[in-house]
Amino acid sequence: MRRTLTLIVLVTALAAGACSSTGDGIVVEDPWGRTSPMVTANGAFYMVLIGGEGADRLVAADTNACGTVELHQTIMNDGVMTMQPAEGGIEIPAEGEAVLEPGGYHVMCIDKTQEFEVGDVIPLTLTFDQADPQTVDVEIREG
Ligand SMILES: [Cu+2]
Repeated sequence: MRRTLTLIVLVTALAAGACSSTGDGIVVEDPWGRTSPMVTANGAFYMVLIGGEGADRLVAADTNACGTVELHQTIMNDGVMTMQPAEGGIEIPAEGEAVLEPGGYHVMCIDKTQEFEVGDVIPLTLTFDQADPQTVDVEIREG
């Protein structure tokens, strides 16, 4: 147990050092969501996450526009499309891409607190396992 703790501290220190020296973190491309009226309780956000020098994971997301935010994946279950929480978050490969898109991984917005109309911009804070948190502007588009 002690060895594990030491390792975590070391890895965290290395990651922090790498970030501050190179400014190399996760790049978030094209965050967007679909329009939906207030009567629709839930929505989803999509984006492409581009990894830095080391592998990382998106572990949480949050915004005031939703009562609860979860990370989900869409799966086929006996020919029926269903969603389930993405266990352990969403992997972002080193210098690779994690794609969040309709029919795949997505940020699930549960109990929306506002309508999502074309042109709305929703600030969404992303929390990563390693990289510093980032707040991105999610653009609402015609679904
Ligand atoms: Cu979902």
